[in-house]
Amino acid sequence: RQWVTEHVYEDIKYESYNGIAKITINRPEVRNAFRPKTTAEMIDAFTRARDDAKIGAIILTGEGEKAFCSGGDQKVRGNGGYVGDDNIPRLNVLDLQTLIRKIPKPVVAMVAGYAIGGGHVLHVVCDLTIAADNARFGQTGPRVGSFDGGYGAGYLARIIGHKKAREIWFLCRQYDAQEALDMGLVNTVVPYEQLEDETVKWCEEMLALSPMALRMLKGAFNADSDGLAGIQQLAGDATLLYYTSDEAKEGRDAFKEKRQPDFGQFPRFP
Ligand code: 2NE
Repeated sequence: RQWVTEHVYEDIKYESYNGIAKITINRPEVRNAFRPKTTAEMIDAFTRARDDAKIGAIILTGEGEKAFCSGGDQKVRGNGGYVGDDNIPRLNVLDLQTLIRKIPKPVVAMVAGYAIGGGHVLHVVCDLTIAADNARFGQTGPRVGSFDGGYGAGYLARIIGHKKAREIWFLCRQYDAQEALDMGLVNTVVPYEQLEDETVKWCEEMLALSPMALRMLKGAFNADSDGLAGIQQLAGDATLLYYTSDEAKEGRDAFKEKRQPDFGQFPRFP
């Protein structure tokens, strides 16, 4: 499989293959922990994948077999957030989480090794998770002086239930791939050697389906847990579809032609 480099970054890789984008956190020396630059680059790459009409599915992964992502880089954690060259403490991974939820294309976490802390939350917010048999999952917040009470806790509880989600956060244990599968935290587990093949296969199956149907379904699944922001996304999709209709175009054209619109020609569906 020949992945093509789409854009060159410092902390991540952004490649594509046959309609699939692959975004790889490339800091294996720190188990793919993210600093503000890593997160900013991921936001940029996800935005490019979102805007690219050729891309129908996005894979998020980590370089190497040891880790998907180990969360925020504790060595650059300052007073109020993670600090980069601009000296501003940031929690910009929260913006990345929201973006992954909003992007109207399926996002698949491809997890080998550790998905820990804020790295665990990143796979949680992806639409699907394909895990290698060496994957290990867990939260560490209460041990290292942090927590993610947003998607990291509330949405996790919606996926696996409150008892298990509270256990994960309150005890800070690690769970292997089979345990993650048993609790509905991942979609499937495969041998590490088959991880990318299996993930690409799932993406290719989705690429053969209606992009608009998948878009509407993602928006609908999210609307339940995203409140008014989720309804806004779904309503925006309705506006998008409405804009493609002759009825909406009549309103636009009438304005431009300085005449009264003739909406009587359009059906009122029951
Ligand atoms: C990930 C884990 C379990 C891996 O263990 P192991 O034994 O395989 O590797 P080791 O030796 O711990 O780590 C290898 C190197 O990576 C660095 C380590 O410090 C070490 O480098 P040296 O010290 O030898 O030079 N490394 C690993 N994780 C790092 C990290 N997150 N930041 C900086 N360097 C890291 C084990 O390493 C582990 O438990 N890591 C810490 C996981 C963690 O607590 N993450 C932060 C959670 S808080 C968070 O992510 C967050 C949030 O809660 C809310 C908002 C935003 C972020």
